[in-house]
Amino acid sequence: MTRSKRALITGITGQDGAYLAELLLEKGYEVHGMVRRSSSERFERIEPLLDRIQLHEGDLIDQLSLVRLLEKIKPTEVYNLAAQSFVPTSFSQPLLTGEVTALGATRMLEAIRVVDSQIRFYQASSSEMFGKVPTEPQDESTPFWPRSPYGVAKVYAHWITVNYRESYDIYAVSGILFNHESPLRGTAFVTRKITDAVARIKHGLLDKLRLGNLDAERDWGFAGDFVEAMYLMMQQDSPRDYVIATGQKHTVRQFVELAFDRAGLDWEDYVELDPAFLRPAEVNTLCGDASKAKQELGWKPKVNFQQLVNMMVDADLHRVERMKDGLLP
Ligand code: NAP
Ligand code: G4F
Repeated sequence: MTRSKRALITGITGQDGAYLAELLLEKGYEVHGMVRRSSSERFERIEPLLDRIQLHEGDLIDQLSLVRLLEKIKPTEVYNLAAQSFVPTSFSQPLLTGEVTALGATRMLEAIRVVDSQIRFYQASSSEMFGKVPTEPQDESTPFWPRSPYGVAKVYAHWITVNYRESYDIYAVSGILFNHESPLRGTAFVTRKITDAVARIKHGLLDKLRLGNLDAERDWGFAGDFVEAMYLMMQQDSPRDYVIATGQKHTVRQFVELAFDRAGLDWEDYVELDPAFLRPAEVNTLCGDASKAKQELGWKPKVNFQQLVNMMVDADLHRVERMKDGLLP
């Protein structure tokens, strides 16, 4: 008899959490999400799903809250997406980043080991672990050289996932995901910062967009495509780690050009360089090789770079227009 599928998603209020919850509901899962206590609710991204998912209070910093959640929900799969995920904040709050992003994964793995070691575990690893890259493109055999406290914390979480798989025979996998974006991306990250600004400028609500390193290169994909890879990694006969990427890299400047162009604006009239957005150590370039995922999982991205930029600009133009018309707060 097959067990009915019950997923617990940490970080369900984030960009990936929202897309993954929607995908797992479509696949027939009972979906549970862990949310941390806040003085105001931050459920905008999962608003359309609220009547089909169950939310529970918990925090990656609090070990017992995780144990209790697993005992209560009895999930068959745990997707650990929660993290302090913003690189600049990891420089100003390195200890918090280590507690949540690194040790948080260990706490969840410990909870699984204690409560039910049959629970499958997905860890949200990151291309930031590659950092100062020795070769291009990066794949599963490329050595890590993280360049931020966030990257270092993700390397720890990655290896503790491998270690629990090898030590305790837990089905624990790590998806090394390159940058993935969407209209649900947080507005501090560069892509959404740009598309949000383009929309505000177009509607006369903003004059200038201040950015840091325009020469940085990233392999940007669509979050909706990338959460499918997470799901696929959890359905295999044996647990393995995979790089998930589009294989195409672009500069921040290229993203800027295309985004302003989509709204009929010339970026050079609006963009200013601001050293405040430069980092103590930069990851200059990232570009992934997802051949293993293609061969073993049958995964490949559906949305290309131009389509991603268009999707994000169009969504922000629509949102800001509704905001201006008083239809949105
Ligand atoms: P995100 O939008 O920043 O979401 C992060 C989530 O973590 C939010 O739900 C946040 O809750 C939650 N969280 C933060 N601290 C927590 C804590 N102490 N306890 C419980 N929950 C906590 O991130 P994302 O873009 O969806 O990314 C999902 C995961 O993939 C993250 O681990 C990220 O580091 C990793 N990743 C992302 C990318 C990418 O390009 N997006 C690439 C590689 C890896 P609040 O809503 O309460 O803040
Ligand atoms: O959009 P970003 O802040 O993303 P970053 O640092 O690549 O990290 C994201 O992707 C990782 C995967 O590789 C995730 F693990 C992580 O959680 C996060 O989702 O910055 C992208 C690039 C950087 O090189 C940055 O220096 O854009 C450059 N940039 C230039 N001006 C800027 C800005 N970044 C931000 N956030 N703001 C700027 O004004």
